Amino acid sequence: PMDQELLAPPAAQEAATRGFAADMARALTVHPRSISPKYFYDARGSQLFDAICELPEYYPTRTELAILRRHAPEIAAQMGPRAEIVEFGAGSCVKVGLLLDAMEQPARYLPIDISGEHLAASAAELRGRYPALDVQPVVADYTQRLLLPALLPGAGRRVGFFPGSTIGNFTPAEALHFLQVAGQVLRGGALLLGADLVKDPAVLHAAYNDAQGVTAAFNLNLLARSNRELGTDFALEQFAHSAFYNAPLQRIEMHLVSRCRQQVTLDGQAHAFDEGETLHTENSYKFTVDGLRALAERAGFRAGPVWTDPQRMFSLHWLQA
Ligand code: AVI
Repeated sequence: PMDQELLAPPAAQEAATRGFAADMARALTVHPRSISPKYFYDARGSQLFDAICELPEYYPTRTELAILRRHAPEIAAQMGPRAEIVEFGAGSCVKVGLLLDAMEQPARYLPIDISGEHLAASAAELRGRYPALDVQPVVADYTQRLLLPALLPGAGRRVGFFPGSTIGNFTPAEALHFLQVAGQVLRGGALLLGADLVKDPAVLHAAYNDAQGVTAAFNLNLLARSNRELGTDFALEQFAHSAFYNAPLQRIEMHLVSRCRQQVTLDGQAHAFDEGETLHTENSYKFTVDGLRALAERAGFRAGPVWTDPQRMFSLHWLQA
């Protein structure tokens, strides 16, 4: 996982493109077709995701921010003095900023992200805002295994931060595995985990079918990215965005639905799509508070306080490692 750091940027880029090519080839070959949602996040996809977070229908970001704002003092009290924050994924600096502002002498901030570029940008922003803070970016794929620097001498707890309900984009097996790996690197500390909650399906549906079509553009960008990077010939206007709540599985599913019979070529190989056939691009699992706590305990955590908003839309969990 640390290889990317050692490779020159063009070589790292090539390796990433090869991984995308292999996964797209597999996605086009298997039935039903599906691909990992991690491929949404090229530069354009990350921009579109930032736009999603501002949409009136997309409640998770603003609700989690409100919970963080309201309960930052209690959360900081759980952390204790001189804690260090390990953030899984270098998100926007706003959320971690709320924590840092409430903490008593934060010792260090370790953002972990697979994209060195994204990391460098958010590290620079945080160093600007907190000149006294030790910021140490780690380029790694935190869904694999993880090596972190040793705790600083005199530091307090190591606290993991995984906001945004990104855990919901993992399969249940991946979520359990992630929590086990996180538990190992946080042993003796804790994990602060954001999880979106099960709710009225109409509210969920609207959040992934916004009126402005930003989520549709985000979904379709996967095909545009594939055309740009892999030379496929997806006809974007021949695929429709589809997102719906699968209640028995407690998840939003996103698909790209073929509007007609057509074929797509990758590396000289043609792949046929029937009308209505889909490429499954994302799951976004929703949790109950008790379900999430049970999952965390299965991974070896001790579930602690939970903070939610008054409408119980979103939850923030303190999980002792
Ligand atoms: C990043 N992740 C938690 C988002 C979600 O809600 O599952 C990604 C997203 N997909 C469509 N809209 C937002």
